[in-house]
Amino acid sequence: MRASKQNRNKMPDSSHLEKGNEIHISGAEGIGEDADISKMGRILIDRALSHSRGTPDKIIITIEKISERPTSVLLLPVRTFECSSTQDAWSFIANELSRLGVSSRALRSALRVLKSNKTMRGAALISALSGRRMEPDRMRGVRVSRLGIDTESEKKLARRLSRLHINNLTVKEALILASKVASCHDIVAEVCFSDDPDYTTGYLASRSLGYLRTTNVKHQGEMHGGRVFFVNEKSDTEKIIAWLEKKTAIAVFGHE
Ligand code: WAQ
Ligand code: MG
Repeated sequence: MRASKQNRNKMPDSSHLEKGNEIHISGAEGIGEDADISKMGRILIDRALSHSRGTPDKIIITIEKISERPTSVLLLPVRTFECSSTQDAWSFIANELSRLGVSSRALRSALRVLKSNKTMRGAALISALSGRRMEPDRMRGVRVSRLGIDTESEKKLARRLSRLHINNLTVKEALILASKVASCHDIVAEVCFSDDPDYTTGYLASRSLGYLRTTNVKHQGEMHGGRVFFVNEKSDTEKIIAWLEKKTAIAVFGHE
């Protein structure tokens, strides 16, 4: 599902493009059984209509049959790092990223995306070394899709998250998405700031760090947010995008 509204304050550089005039409100994706299609559709419409970013004037729902066998991806372990200010949060994130080999150019490029009020619908692909944007459509970004969790793992996850008092849809969906993203070997790390004005916890994720929630990445009421995936310099961007957008992934717990 994706929901958007037209920008009434036209931007001079993009007013001739209807697409450039759209403000992203919300989006969501999932995998379900045939019998649940109507129910899932209703839930998505309700979500689109009751979002803290505003009321959409367009909601698009795409439903596709999945025929391929899903690939299992490991759920990342969850931790929370408490930060006392937005400056604190960014220096923590930047420090962890540089230890993973993300250059300061790439960090600057990421911050531009995460702090932009022109929120993208998808994620930016940023070269971890040069900081160059790699995705073909820089306004839309890359939308991670076709992802879910198996029933047993979902129950176990609910128990784990309940113990941490974070058993909610926002965390669950973000964790599943981050687990699919981290399973891609050419992606070094991900950073996410929610674009919801009332959600100030973001996260940093990678195979080695796990899913590292970071509090106070932005102030209450701020509308910016986004996602960035740092990719290896010489990776095949088309292949990465095909995995993220088109391949079916089901998150599972590994042997522990
Ligand atoms: N694929 C790629 N990018 C996406 C997707 C997707 N499926 N969904 C959202 N984005 C991008 C898009 O640019 C949004 O503006 C941005 O991410 C933020 O999306 O554990 O709510 O749905 O407590 O607002 C983090 C949870 C919440 C932290 C993330 O993101 C925690 C969240 P939102
Ligand atoms: Mg949002």
